[in-house]
Amino acid sequence: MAEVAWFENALGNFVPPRAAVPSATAIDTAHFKRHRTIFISDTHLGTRGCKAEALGDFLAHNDCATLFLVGDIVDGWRLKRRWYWTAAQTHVISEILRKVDNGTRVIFVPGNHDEFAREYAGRLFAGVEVIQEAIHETADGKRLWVLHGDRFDGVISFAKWLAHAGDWAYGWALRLNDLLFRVRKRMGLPYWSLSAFLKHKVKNAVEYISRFEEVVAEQARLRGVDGVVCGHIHHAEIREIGGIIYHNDGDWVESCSALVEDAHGNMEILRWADPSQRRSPRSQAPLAAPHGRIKAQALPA
Ligand SMILES: [Mn+2]
Repeated sequence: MAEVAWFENALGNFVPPRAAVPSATAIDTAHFKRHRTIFISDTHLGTRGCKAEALGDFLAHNDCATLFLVGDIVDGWRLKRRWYWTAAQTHVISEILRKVDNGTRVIFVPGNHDEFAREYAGRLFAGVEVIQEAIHETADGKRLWVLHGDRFDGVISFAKWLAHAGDWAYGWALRLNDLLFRVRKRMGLPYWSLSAFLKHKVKNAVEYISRFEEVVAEQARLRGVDGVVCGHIHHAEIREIGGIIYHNDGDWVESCSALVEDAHGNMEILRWADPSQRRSPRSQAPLAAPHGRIKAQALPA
């Protein structure tokens, strides 16, 4: 796989959507919401953990000009071992394709669980653009670096001394991490995820999350962007770190969260209630959980 510089993949100017085609699917318009951009990641389609019913419901009730799929959308590792696919997961795919048909620009930035798709960067599949990493420009002109975030796994364990060693050391650590990934792949070993490893080995997950956030923000700062959007650690967040706006869109395994941008460039984390949990009378309430920032608890599988 050829190394592609992040800026070569940078998106051009924002492309307005084509005129929307009326949807064939009946949608509860009272709860329908339009955003400028939606970011989702870590849906892990193909696994039992995927909250496909909630995700399909979210996609049916939220529209956007641009949809970013920020990696670990289809879980290629699990599918290799055992096929797990449901009608709800098929519904997720058809909702994404319906958005493509209605003029939404859909951009897929692969993650480590769907790294097979990285080989196809620059190509178009069923109207979905595959891209290694992207730059998204918000309505208020901020440049956001969009990537899954797994490439920082190997860096985080060194992060403490790297913080003292300086910028060049981060670059070398990243290259080492990429090399380790290629060597393991050649040997037929699965991608080694520090995050998954730490989930089992380290009690202090909070420290791991904050290290990840700091490393990603530092890399964003070195690239001269205003902010970053990533996934991977299954921990939704919006916060400023050293002048960089760090966004994480969470996951659809536990927290059912998405990151959305409105017409003015305001970013917000939405948490979507699982429709299967809405059977009680209390669930007559709005389909969406209250909007606002959330704290997801889970680390990635
Ligand atoms: Mn991941």
